[in-house]
Amino acid sequence: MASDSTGPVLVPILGDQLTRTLASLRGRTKDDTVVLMMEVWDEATYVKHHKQKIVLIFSAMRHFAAELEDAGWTVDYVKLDAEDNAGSFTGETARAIERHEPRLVSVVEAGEWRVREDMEQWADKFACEVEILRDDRFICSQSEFEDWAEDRDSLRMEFFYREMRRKTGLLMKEDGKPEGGEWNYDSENRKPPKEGLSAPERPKFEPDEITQDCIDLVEDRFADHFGNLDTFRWPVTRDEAEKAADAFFAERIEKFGPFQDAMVCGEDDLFHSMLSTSINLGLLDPLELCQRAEKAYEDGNAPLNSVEGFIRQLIGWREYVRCFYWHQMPHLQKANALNAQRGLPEFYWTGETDMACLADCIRSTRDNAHAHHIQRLMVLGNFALLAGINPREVQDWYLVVYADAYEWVELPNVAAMILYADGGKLASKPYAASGNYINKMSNYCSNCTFSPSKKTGEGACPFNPLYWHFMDRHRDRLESNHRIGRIYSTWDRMDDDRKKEYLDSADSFLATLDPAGGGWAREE
Ligand code: FAD
Ligand code: DLZ
Ligand code: SF4
Repeated sequence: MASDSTGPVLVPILGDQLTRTLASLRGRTKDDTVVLMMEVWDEATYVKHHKQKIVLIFSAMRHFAAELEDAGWTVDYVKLDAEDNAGSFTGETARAIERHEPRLVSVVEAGEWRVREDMEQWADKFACEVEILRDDRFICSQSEFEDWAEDRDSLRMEFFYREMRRKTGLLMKEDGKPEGGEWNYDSENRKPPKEGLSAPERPKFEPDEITQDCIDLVEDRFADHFGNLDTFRWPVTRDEAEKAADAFFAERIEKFGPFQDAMVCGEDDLFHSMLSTSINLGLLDPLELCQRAEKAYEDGNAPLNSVEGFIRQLIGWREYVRCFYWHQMPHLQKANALNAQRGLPEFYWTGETDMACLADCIRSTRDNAHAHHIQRLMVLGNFALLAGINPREVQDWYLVVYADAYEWVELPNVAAMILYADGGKLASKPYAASGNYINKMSNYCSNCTFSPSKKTGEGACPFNPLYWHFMDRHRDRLESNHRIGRIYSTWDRMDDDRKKEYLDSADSFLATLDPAGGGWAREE
């Protein structure tokens, strides 16, 4: 709606838009702009986020606002406990419009469907002009993705990734061929952990006064949310995030590739970058990180499989899942191709299970609001897939518990990658695995009451019978899949008694699962 106001431009900046070069700030003058930042109840509670996630976002927002003010911007910062806080982005923007009488509200599109839907109503609701700008902090725009996806039967990440390599020129030779002759060195990134594998400790950032205020606020207002706060050590400013990145490039990138899929009990970070929280908040630029990784390779400081692996995660997976999310929404949220209906087991919250792999991943999740990729995929995710847990509960669990979780990145990973709920648009087959995989890639099994080599009955690793139970119950859908179909010849070679032992063993185990009960996941 047009307005006669000669007031300033109001620039709302959301909690995951903490980037100094954000499209809505570029080209604005400081004396003609009011930046609006809002801590709002709706965002803090649409799911009951891990306590560390709320502290991280509030503290990073408060630090970012202070930096903008130091640089001469006018910032209207609304704290959660501010009097009359309306509790929502729309309500707080409306109140700010009354205070500042802007001629224009200029905002960067929200990363999540839920918020973008609300934002699209602003032009009708507010008595001033509203512009919603594209978030150009991503390498691939949605329209580029839609062009790429059009007429394609398969939306595999690998082909998208090659386009992104060409677009950025990362690890590309002048003749248009990939560095080293291959696009993807994933096969060199599956080294099992050697005895005693450990990595240099990542930098930990002690809470300063601002963070401590946020910790006190969260302990007070969100006491019933999941997670441990004593261990909060995330970077909350761009400076701290850069220190974390420096340490990764100096000390861990060399082994990032080979041990990307390794898991070691109590070694929560291994050689992972631990940068996702900072990247997703907007404190670090993923393209700059990829360029640093490429330089590490060119300078002989990191091998190609590590550097290519890191770059693939960022310009491949991260870009791809974001576009996939917008391509598949809103139905991705409700997808349940395998008709999984079981409630999430209570132990996903308590960590109280005899399965050593799950217990360690849940402990790390509770203490750090983080678990690394292969733990999320092949332990926590694999269990949810095999046990047939309802996608809505699994989605909300992942959205709650990880400090880097926003729906645009969480949902494709959960619904499509781990649960195959989209029926195979993202993944060519379900990532289903028995205890053998976890035994090979970790040291968990040596401290477990179950045995990965025991297939059925008492003491057998539950992943073993659950694997066959899953394959058997989804035979109709999976048998024709060329990547998985041959599994059924192994199943068919077993005699009926053996098959029954597997299925009975899985059923007995599933009967012991104690569902967490309702109330914490969102309504369908
Ligand atoms: P590294 O191993 O160092 O990887 C480097 C970077 O690559 C990460 O920081 C991240 O930005 C990017 N990346 C890696 N894998 C993926 C991926 N599959 N999708 C998108 N980006 C990726 N990542 C999130 O940022 N938020 C989430 O909510 C999230 N949910 C996930 C849920 C499941 C079920 C799975 C399997 C993965 C999920 N991931 C998510 C991806 C990945 O697990 C995390 O990005 C990673 O563990 C973060 O730790 P890191 O920074 O040390 O990553
Ligand atoms: C996740 C989150 C939380 C917990 N709280 C806030 C908040 O109070 N204010 C804010 O601006 N952003 C918050 N966020 C991040 C938002 O959920 C995120 O920016 C949008 O949902 C992206 O669409
Ligand atoms: Fe996990 Fe099975 Fe190994 Fe135990 S035996 S740690 S349940 S894979």
